[in-house]
Amino acid sequence: MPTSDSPLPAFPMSPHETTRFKLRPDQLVSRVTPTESIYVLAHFGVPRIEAADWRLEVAGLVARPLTLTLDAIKAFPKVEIESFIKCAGFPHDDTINTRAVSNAVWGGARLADVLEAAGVAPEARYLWAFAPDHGTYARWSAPRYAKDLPMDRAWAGDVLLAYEVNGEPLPATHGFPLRLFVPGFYGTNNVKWLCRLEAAAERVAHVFTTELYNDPVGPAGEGHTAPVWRAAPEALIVEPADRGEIAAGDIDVWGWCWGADEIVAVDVSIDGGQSWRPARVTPRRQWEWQAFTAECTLPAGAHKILARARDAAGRVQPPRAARNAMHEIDVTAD
Ligand SMILES: Nc1nc2c(c(=O)[nH]1)N[C@H]1C(S)=C(S)[C@@H](COP(=O)(O)O)O[C@H]1N2
Ligand SMILES: [Mo]
Repeated sequence: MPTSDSPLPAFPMSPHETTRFKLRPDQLVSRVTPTESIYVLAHFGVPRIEAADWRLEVAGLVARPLTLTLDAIKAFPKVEIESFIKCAGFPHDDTINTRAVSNAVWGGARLADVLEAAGVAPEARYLWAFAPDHGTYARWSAPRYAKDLPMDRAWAGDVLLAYEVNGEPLPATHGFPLRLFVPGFYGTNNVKWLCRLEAAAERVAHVFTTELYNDPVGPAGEGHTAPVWRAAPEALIVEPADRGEIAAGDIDVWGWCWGADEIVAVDVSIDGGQSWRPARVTPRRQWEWQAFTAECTLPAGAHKILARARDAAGRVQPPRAARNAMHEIDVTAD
């Protein structure tokens, strides 16, 4: 499998270690997550980049290789898209749901406009994306961050070269000066501190493309895997809070739901999954998470509350052992 050997510029990293931050589900009360509350995941740490020292290179199977300054990218028409972003969880373990998720307004140039300007060749099937962060994550080390995405997704008008979030320049932790934003794809694909795009006929070999972040699919034992690209359907309970004590009686169980395909139904259970009732679900306009609400009556005692989402393609959340395993909370009513 091919790799890109082109060097990337070096930037100082601070911190230079795996960096994570996330709110608890019951803290995610606003539809648009304030920028300082957006979850952070940086495998190797955070590169500190000055815009003046930075360029985006567009290379590979293109008629016109480009080197773009931030101002050159800002000269393309600006698009804003409200979208969820959900961390897939652990690169090597598809049985854990880490529930790191946010919803924000991402602003930037259309990736398709830049691909058009570069004249991407028809034989290009993947778009490689590279960033200069490097170092160690768990038991893996790499000299850079890399992802790839299928060219047909890259050409859609809703994939962004984002330089803003919630109307402000990206903070360093979220990818300043530029990140790829692929709505509907898991967080890992949204390459922060983007420095180089390369159009190619094959996937790029990297610990985070072809080694990790590939999940088993299809019949067990046949060894098929699929890249962690499209986000599976999911619902997150905001209220009531896990391990909370609440008054017995009528309550609204509510939260957020999202997926690569629109969520068409959410069911809520207050008896640990024995019985389910349908929640009301708001429709999706762009890629933002959708709200669900179910009116429930809680008798006094201990309750296990669950929510399960179903998307427009008919996929339903599994109860456990999945990147999108159902959210389950325990409350005591008195
Ligand atoms: N260059 C680079 N981009 C990256 C990462 C990274 O470690 N390096 N982490 C990815 C992962 S796993 C996730 S979930 C999202 C998190 O984006 P956020 O920190 O802005 O929420 O960024 C993705 N982009
Ligand atoms: Mo992630």
